[in-house]
Amino acid sequence: MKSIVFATSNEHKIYEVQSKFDCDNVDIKIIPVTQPFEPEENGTNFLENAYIKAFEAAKIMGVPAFADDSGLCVDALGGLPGIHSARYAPTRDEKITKLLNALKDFPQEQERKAHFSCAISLVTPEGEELFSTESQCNGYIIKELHGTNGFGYDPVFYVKEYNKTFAELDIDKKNRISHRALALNNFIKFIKNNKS
Ligand code: ITT
Repeated sequence: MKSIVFATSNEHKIYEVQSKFDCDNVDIKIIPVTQPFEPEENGTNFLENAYIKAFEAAKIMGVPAFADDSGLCVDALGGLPGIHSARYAPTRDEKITKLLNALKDFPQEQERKAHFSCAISLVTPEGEELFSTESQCNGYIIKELHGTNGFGYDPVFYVKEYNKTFAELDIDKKNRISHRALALNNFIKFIKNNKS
């Protein structure tokens, strides 16, 4: 089985991406970065940050690496937390509390529209970007937490397709419609067309 370096410290992302590869018959095992890995994510958008992480990991590992930079963009908050989603507050619970407080003056469903974005970048140790893509998944932010699956903002991100939050979906369902799944569909096409 082939392998590919995934530039992330987020175990939930590793689980979702490996599940997606397995489910789509992509015969590739994900390898984490094997050394301390804290790239400075100082890009101005998801694609730039994905490139920064992937390049850093590729330099450390000496082979091409891919990264996922993702986040939640809420219309009523001008797109925040956006690229700051991971740093919006210290813990998962504090992030969600801060988000719900920020939306307290926006009670109606149509005022609480949001989307998740996911950018994927595959970069060589020399810094050449071999592939990049970005995808979104639309939903809205509900007022209470529902579900225990997934991670991050999943318990308050509600999707119409299933009338459920991401945290109420099992991995197979999230991996059909999520921002990460849609970006991975593009990445998987690239991998299948460039088998060597
Ligand atoms: P790496 O940079 O090491 O990959 P990270 O968690 O810091 O891990 P990001 O910088 O891309 O990743 O930040 C993404 C944040 O956006 C993540 O920590 C969550 O808070 C949120 N997020 C992204 N995708 C999500 C998803 O599918 N469900 C819930 N929250 C998500």
